[in-house]
Amino acid sequence: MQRTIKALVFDLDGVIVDTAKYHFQSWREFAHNHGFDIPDRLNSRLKGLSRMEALDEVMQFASEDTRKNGNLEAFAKEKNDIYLHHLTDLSHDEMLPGVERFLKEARGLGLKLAVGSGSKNATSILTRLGVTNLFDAICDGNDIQRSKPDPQIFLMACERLSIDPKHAVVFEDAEVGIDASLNAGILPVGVGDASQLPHAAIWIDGFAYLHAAEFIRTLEQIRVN
Ligand code: B16
Ligand code: MG
Repeated sequence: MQRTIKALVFDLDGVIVDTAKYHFQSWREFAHNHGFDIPDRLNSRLKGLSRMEALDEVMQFASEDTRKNGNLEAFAKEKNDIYLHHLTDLSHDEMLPGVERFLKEARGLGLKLAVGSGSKNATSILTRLGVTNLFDAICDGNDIQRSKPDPQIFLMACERLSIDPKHAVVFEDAEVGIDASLNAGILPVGVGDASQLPHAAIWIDGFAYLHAAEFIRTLEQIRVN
């Protein structure tokens, strides 16, 4: 049976804008402030996690003393302050290549568009990029109790769009986000390397060479299980 696609839901960090690198840099600077380092391999593992979950992963590399005596809320705030500092000069230029054109093409086709991001900074980032108006709904880390891979954020996006999840597609750069999409019953498109996102239904390198009408036709051919 062929599917009909009526809505696209986009993750933010690493899909719309190149902020994933700033998250990792900020965690590393936070670690250095407390006398430890984090390995490069942690980068992909932190993607899509909530701030507190990511802190938990980072703290595995801290000294026992820091782990026992640190204040987790204060640590999370410290990392976020570093992250916000990295975002000071964030501009429209840091949107991933082709994504804005792709969004406009999709709107032109009559598709509904939403953001489903675990970040509590998502709304302010979108405002600064000047692209808030392209979306019919924005769901972020402030709206949810359970982070990806729980489906809550993507189900909420579909609800706000009044679209059945079976008519939606999620674009994600994190494996937990791909799993959240599957858990919501939504077709997941992996943005990035297939080996890092093995559960996605299909993969794209980015939006630079992707045209909405053609890609939607491709997605509609993917068999409904
Ligand atoms: P914040 P996404 C996620 O955003 C990031 O991938 C993840 O690395 C980050 O820990 C999380 O947001 C929380 O971000 O500290 O800004 O609330 O990829 O779901 O758009
Ligand atoms: Mg992401």
